[in-house]
Amino acid sequence: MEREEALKIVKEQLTEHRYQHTLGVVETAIQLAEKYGADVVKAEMAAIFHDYAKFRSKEEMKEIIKEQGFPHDLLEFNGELWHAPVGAYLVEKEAGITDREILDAIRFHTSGRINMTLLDKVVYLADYIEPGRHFPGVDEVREIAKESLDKALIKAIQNTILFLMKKNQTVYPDTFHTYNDLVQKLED
Ligand code: DGI
Ligand code: FE
Ligand code: FE
Repeated sequence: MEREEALKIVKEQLTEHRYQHTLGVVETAIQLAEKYGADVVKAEMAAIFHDYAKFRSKEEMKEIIKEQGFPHDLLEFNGELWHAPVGAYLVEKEAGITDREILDAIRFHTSGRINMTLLDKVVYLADYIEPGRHFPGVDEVREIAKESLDKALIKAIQNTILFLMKKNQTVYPDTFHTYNDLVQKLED
């Protein structure tokens, strides 16, 4: 699928604000893919579609998670996590994207996973540092991203965990698993 067609499909699913965020993620994902040697075309496609399901109702997302046998523990945690696996499912079903690597990068763009691929990392980090993001600590992660994809990712996940904990929110176990996995591999 061409970039323009993909953007048109996604635009219809999103608010203008979320579409502008998506364009920022696309631009950043391309830059990171070029810098760190990921597949630029797949990075672009995954970035375009990463928040495809962001505005689906909680009811629809819940149903899909149950029916498709996605990890049911997701339902016990923050609903913000759901649009990632549901997005991967709907992007395949509705937009006809079949590439596993692209679908996985979408699936794991919020929680991460153990053994993240280069493409997963590029999309995760691009989502965090795209130019439209303005939360505390994002500039530090942008700086680290110039030197190390893994170190930037670790800092981004640390910030997210701390942010959730400060608000007395739960943290999905896969977020911790992703963090631990990246730190352990960095030490090797
Ligand atoms: O969809 P975006 O806003 O672009 O970004 P995202 O897909 O990374 O969603 C992040 C949101 O999910 C953020 O507001 C924090 C929230 N969230 C809730 N619980 C968790 C979580 N994020 C992670 N990584 N882990 C959690 O356990
Ligand atoms: Fe998202
Ligand atoms: Fe996003």
